[in-house]
Amino acid sequence: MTKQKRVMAIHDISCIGRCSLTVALPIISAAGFDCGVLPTAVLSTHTGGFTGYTYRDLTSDMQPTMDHWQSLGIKFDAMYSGFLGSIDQIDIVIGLFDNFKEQDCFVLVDPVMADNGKLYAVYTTEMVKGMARLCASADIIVPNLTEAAFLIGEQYVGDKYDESYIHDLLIRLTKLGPGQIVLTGVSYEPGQLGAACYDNLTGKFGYYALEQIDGYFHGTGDVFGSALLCALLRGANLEEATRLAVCYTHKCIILTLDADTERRYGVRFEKALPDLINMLDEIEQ
Ligand code: PXL
Repeated sequence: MTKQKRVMAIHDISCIGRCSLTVALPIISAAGFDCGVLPTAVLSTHTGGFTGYTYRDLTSDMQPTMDHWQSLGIKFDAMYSGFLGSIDQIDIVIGLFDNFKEQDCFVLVDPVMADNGKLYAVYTTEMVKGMARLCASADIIVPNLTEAAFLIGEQYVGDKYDESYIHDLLIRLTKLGPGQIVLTGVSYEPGQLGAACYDNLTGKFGYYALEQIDGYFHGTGDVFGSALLCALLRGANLEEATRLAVCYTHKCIILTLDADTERRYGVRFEKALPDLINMLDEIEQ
């Protein structure tokens, strides 16, 4: 009997506007994994493009939930965190990683907090320090260029950088603790956009980009992180997983453009799931 791998996805539930758990859960499940969830908050919509959203904080449920899992002896093959609402939540998630991390389990942290040079409305500089601590507990982190700059306390460079700046940034991010970094929103040539990666163990850098599609597409960080996680769980190396995540995210954006839907409702990741599954099936075990 083949064992089904189990993932723990720790994100909020934004009821409208596909992102966080409403993206991670279906993608990870469609890829064939048993996806458990630890919801951090319930919002009527996400915070990027809607006003007047409700916010139900679930911090006080998190520790008792984890204690129950521990009493049941539940184990995970991967743990994946995204948007977190407070320092307390960050500390609880660090505790979760400490308690549930075993030899064959990897921790993927998406330090969701900023984009385009700016922190998201609900994030403070205290939270930035907390995210850096959370990254120290991770095996792999997936920041965008803005988050990377905040994590290492540097000025955001916008699009004024070259490959050697990115390589230096990737190495500096490993100093926070994680051995593998995937930096999103990177471009080495005009008209192209993708991601760069670095594995501190092998010293190998990677980069994969596709044709850049102008505009901001909400939730693509969560689509990317979820696809990356699935590829790694299927046994892809970091470069292969980065390439697959870029391809899937790009496909989701193309389908969204075709449908001409309002951007704040997120991308049409559902329609591209068969492509994701085909790409995952091509990974050599
Ligand atoms: O996709 C990142 C994200 C997740 N959850 C909430 C958000 C955002 C980004 O804005 O607002 C609630």
